[in-house]
Amino acid sequence: APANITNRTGYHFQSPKNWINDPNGPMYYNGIYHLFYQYNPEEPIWGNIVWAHSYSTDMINWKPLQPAIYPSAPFDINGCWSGSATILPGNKPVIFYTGIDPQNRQVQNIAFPKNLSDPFLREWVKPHYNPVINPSGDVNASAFRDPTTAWYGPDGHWRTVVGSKQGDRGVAILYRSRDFINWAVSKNPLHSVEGTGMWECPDFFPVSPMTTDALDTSAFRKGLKHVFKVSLDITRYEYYTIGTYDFVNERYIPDGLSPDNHTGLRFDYGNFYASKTFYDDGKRRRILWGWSNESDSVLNDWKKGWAGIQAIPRAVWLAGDGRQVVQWPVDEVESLRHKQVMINKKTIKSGGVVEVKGIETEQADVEVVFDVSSCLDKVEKFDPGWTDPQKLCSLKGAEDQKGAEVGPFGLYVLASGDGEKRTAVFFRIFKDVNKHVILMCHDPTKSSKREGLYKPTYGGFVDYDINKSAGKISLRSLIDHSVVESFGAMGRTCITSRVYPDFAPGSKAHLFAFNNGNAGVKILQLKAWEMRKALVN
Ligand code: DQQ
Repeated sequence: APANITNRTGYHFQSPKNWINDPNGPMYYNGIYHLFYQYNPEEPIWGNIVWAHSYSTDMINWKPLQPAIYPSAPFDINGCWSGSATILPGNKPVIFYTGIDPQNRQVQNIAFPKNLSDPFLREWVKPHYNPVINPSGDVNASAFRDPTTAWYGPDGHWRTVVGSKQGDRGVAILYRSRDFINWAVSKNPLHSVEGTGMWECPDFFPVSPMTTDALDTSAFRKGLKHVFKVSLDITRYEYYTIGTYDFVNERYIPDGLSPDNHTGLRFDYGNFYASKTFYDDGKRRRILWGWSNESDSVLNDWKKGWAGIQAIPRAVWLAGDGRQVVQWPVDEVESLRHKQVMINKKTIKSGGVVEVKGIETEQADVEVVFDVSSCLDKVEKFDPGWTDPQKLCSLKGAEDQKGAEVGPFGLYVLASGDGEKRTAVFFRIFKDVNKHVILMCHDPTKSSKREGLYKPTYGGFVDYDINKSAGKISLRSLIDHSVVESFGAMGRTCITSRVYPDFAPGSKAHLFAFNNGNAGVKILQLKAWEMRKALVN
């Protein structure tokens, strides 16, 4: 098939072939990063799930190892589902994962490296006393999975939460253990929210309101905040809140700055699911990994022979205002930056485009700062009924000029030379009673003419005071054949999309800055780099 039919990524984590989903048990151990992931060794569709395993020294270039965990005992004979890694005292890693037993019940198991002196931790041993946690009492055995990295309390107990549901109520069931083997259920869940359905892949970690320095998952002291995230099976999106961990009452209490349900904050407003963080002791940062599924047709997944990638790992920390987290691709991805071009102080007039020339852009990294200071006084009015940014992005689109004053402006990525085919990454600015409202969107509706593609428009609001920054707002997009990951306002709002451009054979991807609003918008500076291929498995 011509290269543009496979759209295989060049520097995103993926498997040589077949299906991948959730990132599992990411960890940094003795100078090496480990990434495990849900993998079907046989087909490019979900099934036969094992934990595939790769290692890296920079989280960008990866070498594959043999699967670490695969069905072998009654407690996981029907599948080895998602889980996490914890580093125990004495520098001993342990994996916590969900096994599917002969009755198709979900149970929680542990596994240890067979040989701690193997730098790659290739073989893992599952003790015979597994499962260590059973779905007991009124726990729904088919909704009981994805144990988190455990944290150690000042009372000498380890704790973990397992995602579940009780009726329609999403629940994070809390367990406690002194020895990591015998686990007792806590009287109350760590957290639960009515009407949110099954909580997959919960994640719970401390953040500091004082610094951007990351904290180990077990960090515990006065004044810290915690982030609690779940992947909602009913919407297939993830939501998080920032709150307080009330250790005495064994509860997480969200701050209430944003709704604690399927309308709340998201790490990513696009195709990004089953994410998991870990503390990187090497560079003292917290890293977020998320899975980005294909939105190609299943038939085409079979033709390509592969499905699923992991997004570029992101450093994550609490924003200075404490209202949200901020994410930024790990610095190591910049080692792939190669040829660079730059555009300075160029105004894009209404309806205009500026092409970024001189580099190949199907594998690129672009950073741009727009300046809209000259038109902030004439923006269109915000309707307070517009509560759903994704809907607003579809409603308004990248083309809409009716009433559009400041924006839509942004980038056309993976575009054909005539700009007809493109994925639009853009902002649009509105005026609410006493503040500006910034909308950020991905519009892939014109990304490809191929049939059977799922091309949802994605959107999020950007909680960013554009007046404080004198009318400037930044945008970064990582472009890689069939994926676009965008970071608005230095990582305050992130959107990931999968797109499948179908250029004519031999023609290349183009990159443009565009402006479809009435007001002229200035590119203060745009830098774009061609990206080298990473060594990925
Ligand atoms: N994927 C795993 C489950 C998890 C789901 C199975 C989330 O453990 O709940 O492959 O994508």
